[in-house]
Amino acid sequence: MSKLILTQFEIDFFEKNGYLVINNLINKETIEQYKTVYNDFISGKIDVGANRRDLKGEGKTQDSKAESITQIMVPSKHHPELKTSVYYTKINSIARQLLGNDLEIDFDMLINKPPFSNSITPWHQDCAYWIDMPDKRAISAWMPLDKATLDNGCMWYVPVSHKLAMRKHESTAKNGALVCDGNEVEAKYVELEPGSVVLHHGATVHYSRGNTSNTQRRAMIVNLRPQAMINYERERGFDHTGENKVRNKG
Ligand SMILES: O=C(O)CCC(=O)C(=O)O
Repeated sequence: MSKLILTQFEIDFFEKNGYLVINNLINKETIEQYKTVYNDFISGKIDVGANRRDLKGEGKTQDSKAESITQIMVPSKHHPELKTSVYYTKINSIARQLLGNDLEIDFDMLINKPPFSNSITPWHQDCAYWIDMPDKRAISAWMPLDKATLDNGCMWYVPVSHKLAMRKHESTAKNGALVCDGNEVEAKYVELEPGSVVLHHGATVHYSRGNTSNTQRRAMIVNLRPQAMINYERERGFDHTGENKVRNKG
């Protein structure tokens, strides 16, 4: 597997804007293999118990037809081969080039927006969901298995927001989602081919529209932070499974 070396332009772009696109990171054949595993999660063939949630609804659900935004937490716990797969290893190397050699994978998740589910992911900063940590370095990698477009819910980012004061978040009813101010005028959208990746800093304000198309919008997400901060979380009982943390988004 070839190691991807970032250019100085890419490193500077991420540092300045709080997000970065890397095109064609994972090849088509591997994407097809990921789709098979992903579909086994969505169909319930791989049972994840309480690690499956509808982010729009009221928690755990077994009925994929009723879900608006399906979230599977820590899929690599249920299918360990993912941990050593090419997406995870490449992302770990890229994250280290962006934020330091001590970055390790903290947790992973799958977020699927089914056809016509039309539920937005509200504006938020990931760090609003996490315990306060002395070292704030954190990266999330988001890779679609389907072409991500405006119509099916591609990601939107507010450039430079990771460098400003954290926005005030409020908890919406029922599902515990945290929401901050944000709008499309201040943001940039990122349409992606399957196998291309967008990375964002843990403090970057982001959101996605609902899926109004007739296809799924399957995304694989890997979150990384310094190993010392992963230890810090675990010592305090947080492992992002949703069972032992305040919020369930990740
Ligand atoms: O997949 C989505 O629509 C939202 C993902 C997200 O908010 C995240 O990865 O932090």
